[in-house]
Amino acid sequence: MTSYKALVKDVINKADVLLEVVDARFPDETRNSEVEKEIIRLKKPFIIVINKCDLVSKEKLDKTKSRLSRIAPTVFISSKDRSGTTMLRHQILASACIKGRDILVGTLGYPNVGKSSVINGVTGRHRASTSPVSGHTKGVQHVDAGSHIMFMDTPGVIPFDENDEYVQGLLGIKDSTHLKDPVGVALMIIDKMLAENRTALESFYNVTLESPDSYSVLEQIGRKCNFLQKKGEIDEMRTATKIIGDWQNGLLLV
Ligand SMILES: Nc1nc2c(ncn2[C@@H]2O[C@H](COP(=O)(O)OP(=O)(O)O)[C@@H](O)[C@H]2O)c(=O)[nH]1
Ligand SMILES: [Mg+2]
Repeated sequence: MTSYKALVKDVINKADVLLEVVDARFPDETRNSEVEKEIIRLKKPFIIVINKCDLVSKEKLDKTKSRLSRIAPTVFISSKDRSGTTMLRHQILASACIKGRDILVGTLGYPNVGKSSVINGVTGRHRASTSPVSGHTKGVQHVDAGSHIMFMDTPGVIPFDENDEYVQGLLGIKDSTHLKDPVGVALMIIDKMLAENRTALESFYNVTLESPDSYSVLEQIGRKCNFLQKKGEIDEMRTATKIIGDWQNGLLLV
């Protein structure tokens, strides 16, 4: 198996312009400094593509945009709602500045951020295969988007620290059945929701939160869902599994 570093370098080398696809819910965590450094070293233009915009509030998007657009042109996309794709097509043409031949666009990013979905959004057809199961795209795939734009779709080649199960849970790279500590991941989701969109958390589970402590919140949600064990204690595993599922299925907005 070629190492991910070799694959990333090769794509950066060949591309006229790079897309760094990030998840709108974690714009900072899903940027990769090593990839950005290599792009800058080779003096290639790049565009930060913030995907899954349908999962965050307008306020959060505005803040993200003002921060990231200082680093590179930034485009917001919701592949799900098919918004932002025309803008991205224009930005690719503007950044690449190439006439008379196809523009080769390298698409990089962590697993599951929506690289293949973004490509399909721009081509307007289901050309790059997508999947909720990460690692679905194998090898580099070329996808012709018309008007002289040729995408290179890559598998989720940037691995996280193997130990970072929590990030893998948050990004939907692993579902709750593959996580060693679902309760820990659920508590992280709760913490993120409490910090960024407490109201959405309350209204989704139809609870009025009494405590700022994430474990108490998990208990409250478990009680509301009636996930109880024999002695009347909260079934924390079942509650955590539900919260992770709701988060990974895009039902909780931040
Ligand atoms: N809510 C939402 N989900 C998305 C969006 N884009 C992709 N997804 C979902 O994220 C998962 C991973 O998408 P995929 O394109 O295969 O990601 P890749 O691994 O980076 O190529 C799939 O379940 C998609 O349906 C989006 O804009 N909004
Ligand atoms: Mg893919």
